[in-house]
Amino acid sequence: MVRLNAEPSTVTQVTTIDRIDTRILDIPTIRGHVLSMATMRTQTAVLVRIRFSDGSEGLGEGTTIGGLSYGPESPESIRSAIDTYLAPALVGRSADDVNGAIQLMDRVARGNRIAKTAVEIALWDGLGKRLGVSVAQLFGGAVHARLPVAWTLASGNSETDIAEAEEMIATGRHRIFKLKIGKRAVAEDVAHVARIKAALGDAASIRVDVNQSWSLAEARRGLAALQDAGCELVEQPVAARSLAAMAELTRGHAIAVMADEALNGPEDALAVAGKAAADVFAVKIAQSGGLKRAAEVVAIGQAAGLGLYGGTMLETGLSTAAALQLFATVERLDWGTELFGPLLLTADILAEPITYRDFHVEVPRGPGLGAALDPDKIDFYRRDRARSVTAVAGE
Ligand code: MUC
Ligand code: MG
Repeated sequence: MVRLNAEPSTVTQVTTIDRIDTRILDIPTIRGHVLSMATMRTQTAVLVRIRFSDGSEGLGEGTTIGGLSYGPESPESIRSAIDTYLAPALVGRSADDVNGAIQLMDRVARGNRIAKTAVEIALWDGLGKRLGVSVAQLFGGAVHARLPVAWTLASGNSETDIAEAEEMIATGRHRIFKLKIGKRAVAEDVAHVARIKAALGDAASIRVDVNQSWSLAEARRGLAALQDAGCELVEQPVAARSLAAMAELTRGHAIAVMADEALNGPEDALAVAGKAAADVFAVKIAQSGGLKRAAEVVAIGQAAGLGLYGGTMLETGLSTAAALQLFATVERLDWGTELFGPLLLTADILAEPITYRDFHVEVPRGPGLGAALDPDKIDFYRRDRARSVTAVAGE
């Protein structure tokens, strides 16, 4: 006989969050990465390690770009938000209740999306490892084993960029290139893009990221000229808050307009989609506020019929693996991904680096994120041991 509502005969032990540790790593980049707001010579990662009561562990990472010049969080504020507010609220709670943790983090801290992302990733990693499944499986299962991956040309010099791109194409690493512009006059930037497109021809897809640098008037001129130069997409040409300007540019030009800094979570995604202020969403797990919120941004983009692109905050292999776990579950990423963060760094902190092959990045296999750290590298690059500068703002 089947008894409904039977009392359980054994008491199940709830696994809890025992301890949350953070560490800052400073890892030099392979060359200066010149963005409109900063030149990066080092990337700084905030690593999170969560220890659970059953002995399992989860790892997460949060990064920003250029100290405080890209967004409202810095590596130091990410670490401090976790150590001072998020960790004390979460310790002692159920390890498996990731949604409960996400909701609690939203109650104890406003904003601080990157800090929440780093913790949330560690919770998903721990849950996946305990269940013996990948994080992609926790999000319903991967529908891709690999994804197209772009590279950013940002040496600050056209000839260097062309040589770099030619080598990437020849070695089968990348054939989609994002050029960082917005630091120089519009005409100079357009000439730089046109030179690179002319040199690479149809072998490459050329896109640009202005990182909010243009006024609407500059963007009107810039988009028309970039389109003539054979550029396919313009990312965040004007200020993130200028949705009316973004909408005008989206309406007025055939070249695709992509929202990046304008997308800080699902509410922003709804606003951008509602105002038709982009053709494409650059979905970033860190900017969205975690994997779950990023999945919500994806859902809004899909429902609005927009194109999707897997963006990066230039994370190391660890959170690149987290992003891959999520993006592997997305039906269509029409514009591919730019999950090349580990390749911009002089050292890979994973015991087994992510595979880049045949113009694609492969989704790591194995439980959780499918990624383990190399302890020697962690020790070598930790800030309390090494000395470095995150970026030189405005350089
Ligand atoms: C951004 O704004 O998209 C992503 C790739 C890259 O080179 O910089 C970032 C930030
Ligand atoms: Mg961008």
